[in-house]
Amino acid sequence: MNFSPQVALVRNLPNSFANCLKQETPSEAIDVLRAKAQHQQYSELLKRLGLRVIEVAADEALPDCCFIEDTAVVIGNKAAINFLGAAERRGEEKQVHQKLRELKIETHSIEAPGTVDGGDVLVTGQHLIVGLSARTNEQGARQLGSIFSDIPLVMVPVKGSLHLKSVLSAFDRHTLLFGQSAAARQIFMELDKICNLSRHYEIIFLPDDVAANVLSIGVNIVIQEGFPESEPILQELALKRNKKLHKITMSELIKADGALTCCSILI
Ligand code: CIR
Repeated sequence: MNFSPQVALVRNLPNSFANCLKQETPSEAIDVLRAKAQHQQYSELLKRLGLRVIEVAADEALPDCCFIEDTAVVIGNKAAINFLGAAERRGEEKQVHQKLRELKIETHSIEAPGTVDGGDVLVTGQHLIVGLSARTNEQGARQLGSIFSDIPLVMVPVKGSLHLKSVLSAFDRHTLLFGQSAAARQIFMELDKICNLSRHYEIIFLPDDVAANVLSIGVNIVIQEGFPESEPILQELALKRNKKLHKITMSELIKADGALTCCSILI
């Protein structure tokens, strides 16, 4: 992850968003208009935080296309263009690839049978942590490891959550946030075994998995509104680290298993 990004790629929601992939049918149907408004507020917040926001046009044939994070992993001036794990989502990467080329980013493609979703990739500054999930496989992770060979690759099984970052993220270079579900705890234990995680980072556990996915942009941390048990912990951490918290509501995107990081590629 780039902790001081200059540019954010975002992709607008199509009208077909209600047909996106979902782990479970939400108890209340997705309100596409509200989802669009929440996504718009997300883009506006990124602009206010000083990022140049580049919008990729929505594609009606790709209901999940707003979850742009999954399509590419960008570190510095290099990008991996992903071969997405869900067949329904393949093709989303094309427009993103084009935009990255225009930005003069060096691109490398993940090739089948390797699959990678960006939501399974956490770049901490010290490690390239790749979750092996229903979407990302070992071949994909190893290809990613050779594209970014200067960062130590750590692979970890992800069970019981869609993506690695559905339950964790980096607050800053030295601090990782984890949810407290069984899936999150299992990932923590595996990572701690593999790379001595708690020696490298301060680990903060939050009661809500969704709240453990934050956007870290320089001195700013963007968090999800509506998680009253997790929020005070994040507030205290922000105070300790001299960070400024910004709350945003993404309830309609959560219904589609989206988190905060999934709606942008930070460069
Ligand atoms: C999917 O199932 O692929 C989408 N509905 C959600 C993807 C969320 N992506 C992410 O958190 N990186």
